[in-house]
Amino acid sequence: MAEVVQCSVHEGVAVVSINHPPVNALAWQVRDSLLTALECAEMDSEVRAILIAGAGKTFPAGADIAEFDMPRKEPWLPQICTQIEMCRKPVVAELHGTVLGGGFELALACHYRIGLRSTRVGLPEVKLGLIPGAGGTQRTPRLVGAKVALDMILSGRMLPLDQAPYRIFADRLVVEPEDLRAAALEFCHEAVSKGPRPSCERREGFADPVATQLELTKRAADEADGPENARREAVAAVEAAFLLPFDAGCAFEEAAFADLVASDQSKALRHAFFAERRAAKVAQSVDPHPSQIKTLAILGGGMLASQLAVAALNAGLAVRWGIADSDRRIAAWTDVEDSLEDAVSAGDLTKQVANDALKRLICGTMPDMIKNADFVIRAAEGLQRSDMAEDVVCAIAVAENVDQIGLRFARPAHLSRLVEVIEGPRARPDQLESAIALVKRLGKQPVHVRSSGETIGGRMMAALHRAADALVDLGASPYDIDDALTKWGLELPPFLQRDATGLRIVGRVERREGGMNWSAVLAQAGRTGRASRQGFYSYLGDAATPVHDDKALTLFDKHRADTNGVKKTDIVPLILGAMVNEGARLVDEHVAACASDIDVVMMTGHQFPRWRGGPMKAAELHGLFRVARTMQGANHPDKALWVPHPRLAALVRNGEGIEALTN
Ligand code: T1G
Repeated sequence: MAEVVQCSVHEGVAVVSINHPPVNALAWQVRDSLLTALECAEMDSEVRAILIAGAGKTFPAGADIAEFDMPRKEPWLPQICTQIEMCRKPVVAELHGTVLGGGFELALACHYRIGLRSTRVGLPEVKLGLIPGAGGTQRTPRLVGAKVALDMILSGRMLPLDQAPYRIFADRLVVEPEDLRAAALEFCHEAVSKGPRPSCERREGFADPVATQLELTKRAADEADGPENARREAVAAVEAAFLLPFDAGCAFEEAAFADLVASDQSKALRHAFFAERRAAKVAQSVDPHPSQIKTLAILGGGMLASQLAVAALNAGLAVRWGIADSDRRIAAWTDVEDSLEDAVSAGDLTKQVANDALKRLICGTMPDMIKNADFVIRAAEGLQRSDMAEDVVCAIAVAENVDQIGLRFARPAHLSRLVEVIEGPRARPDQLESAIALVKRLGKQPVHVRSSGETIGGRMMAALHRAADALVDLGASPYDIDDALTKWGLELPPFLQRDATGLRIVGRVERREGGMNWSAVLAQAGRTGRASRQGFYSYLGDAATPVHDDKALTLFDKHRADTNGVKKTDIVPLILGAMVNEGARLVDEHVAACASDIDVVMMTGHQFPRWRGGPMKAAELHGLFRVARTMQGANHPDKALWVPHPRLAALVRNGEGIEALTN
């Protein structure tokens, strides 16, 4: 394997190049070799300046996230940053690509930075339930002040190095990639006369008085107050940058980082990071490769087709929209125009981007629109197969009989991230790969489902609702169930969700094994949901505020046998247990490839809190043995809910985590 850090000396400049594809993550072997290279360069009398660079597509994009689940191995990144900052010779960072997290902190520890104009920088640790752990919360405020530092750390966004206020992070920018190394070497020679410039001693960020900075951190603390611990810790660490000496601030940061990296929230978010990438993998040989898909033909004139057209235009594709009815074509064009205008009004798009997108849209007859398209999607029920070329994939509005490939978009299709890629019984492997590639090209999250129409999300949400109704059978109040799940982090708990959908519809489609279909019971009693101001809840005032309703509780008591009730503390484990059971069934039936795919579906398409990692990971973090014990205490006729599935029972028996639940 090539050296992960290569060092060569050019006219007195030691070029230390990190070569650890694909993103030069600062894994232990990189850190160890980097420290050795830096120590050697500092002692080498031939060397007057040091240049740190990244080979391939980017300067290091951060620490190696996978390492956080393993015992910590020295040298740790803060040590390397200190070695750089205290180096007696000037150290310059040569930036390109996506300089993120620990990579950005490594660059900040360097005395100078020269970058490609297209470079993006950022501190995305909060997305992993962490804070910058290598001096980022202390050096960044010193360079740009509290406001910008807090925005970077709390948003986790990637930011353009060539635009204010981020421009301050680079002492010089270079336009063309081929000029970067020469410019960096030249800059190094200039730096020899300037000497080292440790950022920990810099105070530009303190242009405003400390009191003003602290006022900003207090305001940020109020905004950061929520379920995610990392956000609170990040504000405290930035505050420390203004109140404590540099080393004490770094010690505060390191202690907070150590707590967060061991937290369930961070474990869940790190699980989400890898789970999404695992679900979205396509073979490099896939044809067409995502990068080759430039023109998409969409057939059908319905709402789904319209949302798909907007999603494709937003992803930068040209769209050839085939609609049979000529009147519908005109209306459809207006739908897209209105949708783009809404995005401009909401500040999601600039007017220019929206206009450019519209220029990439053509509407016409289906046969014409299929010509010259890289990919064709059938986005309407009922179109005859004779209209289509053989290898057309279908974007389906509802789970329907899929014999080749069906794309099930979480709704609305132009805004949601999730697309379940349904592999029907007659699908070819290349069609599946191409469909996943298309979904990635649309900037959405694909998850592979093997079925003739059902979806992972549909089955998991049905399990959640079946369990919720079964808990009411056992004596629990719907209000306690919704309350427990809301406190746990679910944005829209089951009974509020059903009131919003309408209980007549829900009552008709739900199936209950040996328990009550409570939606149907309420609908029959004239309580049909939020629209009628009465459902599981009553809805008061113009805002239709949901309130508990004793009349509904009386209805439940009328229809259920005496029960010994359900402990409130058992509600979440029992809901999770029923969902993990269904997840085990989905994997065992080969509908889902693995447990982490199920979590991706629930996080990206069904509003499960990302900092819980999805129902499967959440159950593991709660403790699968603990969940199984709680399940055994629930005696309900619907055995599929709480009798542990054999695959789940095996995980518990073997003391395994959900990563063992895979095909
Ligand atoms: N660690 C380990 N693997 C990583 C990784 C990382 N930081 N970043 C990417 N990968 C893997 C990824 O799993 C995938 O693997 C492959 O690289 C390509 O990724 C101490 C604590 C850089 C914008 O959060 O945002 O530093 O699936 O598909 O679309 O304070 O990767 O091929 O096997 O996403 O071109 C902070 C996370 C870490 C950056 C490139 N850094 N990465 O996007 O490729 S914590 C991050 C990204 C930290 C310090 C703290 C993106 C990207 P595989 P990809 P991409």
